[in-house]
Amino acid sequence: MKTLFAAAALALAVAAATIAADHPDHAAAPAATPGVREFTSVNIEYKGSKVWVPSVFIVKKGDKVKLTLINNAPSGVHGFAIDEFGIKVAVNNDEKDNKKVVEFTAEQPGLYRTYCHMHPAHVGGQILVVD
Ligand SMILES: [Cu+2]
Repeated sequence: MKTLFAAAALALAVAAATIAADHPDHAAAPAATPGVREFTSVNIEYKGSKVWVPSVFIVKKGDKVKLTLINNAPSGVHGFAIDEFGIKVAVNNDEKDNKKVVEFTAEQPGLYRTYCHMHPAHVGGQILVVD
């Protein structure tokens, strides 16, 4: 039993190291700073449906939110908007220009819609600000 447990633990450690090596973003993820929440969301497209992934963000009231938006959808420029926080950006999908960073302070608790203001048929998202 001990041997089985040790083997399982070793397999998990190897898998974690492999994942970190294959995904440098994960390995380099900064430690969470109190009051600052950083997310990266990527616009992808499948059979014509575009969605920012992840599309749900949970933060605490008063947090400073830094969202890095990367557009990998082949269909072109896409938007990201949150009306209540005054966010409205267009993100190109050019190989050398497919990233935008937005920052805001989540001042009021609530559930807010995120969406592409350029193509309303997108699958939308939400940001939940908890007290
Ligand atoms: Cu769009």
